[in-house]
Amino acid sequence: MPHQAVHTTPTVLVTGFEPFDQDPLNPSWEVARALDGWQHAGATVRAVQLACVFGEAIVQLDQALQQWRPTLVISLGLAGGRAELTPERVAINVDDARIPDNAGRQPVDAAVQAGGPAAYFSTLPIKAMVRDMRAQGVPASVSNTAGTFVCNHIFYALMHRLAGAKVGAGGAVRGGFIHVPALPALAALHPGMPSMALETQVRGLQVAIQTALAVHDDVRETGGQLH
Ligand code: PCA
Repeated sequence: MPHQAVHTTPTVLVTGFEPFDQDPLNPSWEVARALDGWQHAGATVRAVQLACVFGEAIVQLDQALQQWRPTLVISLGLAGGRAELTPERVAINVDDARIPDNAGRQPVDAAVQAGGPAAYFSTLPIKAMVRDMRAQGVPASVSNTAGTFVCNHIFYALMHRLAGAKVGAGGAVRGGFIHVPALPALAALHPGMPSMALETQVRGLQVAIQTALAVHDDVRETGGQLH
């Protein structure tokens, strides 16, 4: 038999973005890299950084999916202005950039995936994740929009790939997107911007990963939404 690389333990792929819009850091990458190597319930987290560039980020995501063959994928991005960790409910098939990306691209009303469905729902248990993060003292809410910039772009591309079962076995791989708040050091550059300490964000993500690994059918309850 030909030799094959065998990952002995399941992998949770966590992606974060490089800084954008002239910021010196991106909390989503700081959180992802703090989680790299963290193990829970026999699964190991691998962190991968994505460029904040339309198209290129998808190429990098594809490479990471190929390399790690994860059983669970959580992409992270910064939502400056939000004060909580916000699992996103839905990715839409729209690129509509308010500002240029890091390569100067600024698509307007373009499809992420030509001919793709209008939207995909996250396959993460978003409400159970919010419930559990709150129970552990981490502010969290479900968000109903990931925007139309590079975060929604990668979220849509991820869900399109997972739905097409191009990854893993027969659509068994679950995934989604969580927006994170600014870090205090970043908020200090943007007076008035809410922030959350790195330690709290990392703890929240650990809880979210734990819940995602344990809960396959989301809870149905009210009160989880972002106000
Ligand atoms: N946040 C941006 C793109 C990269 C990031 O971290 C967004 O919300 O689209």
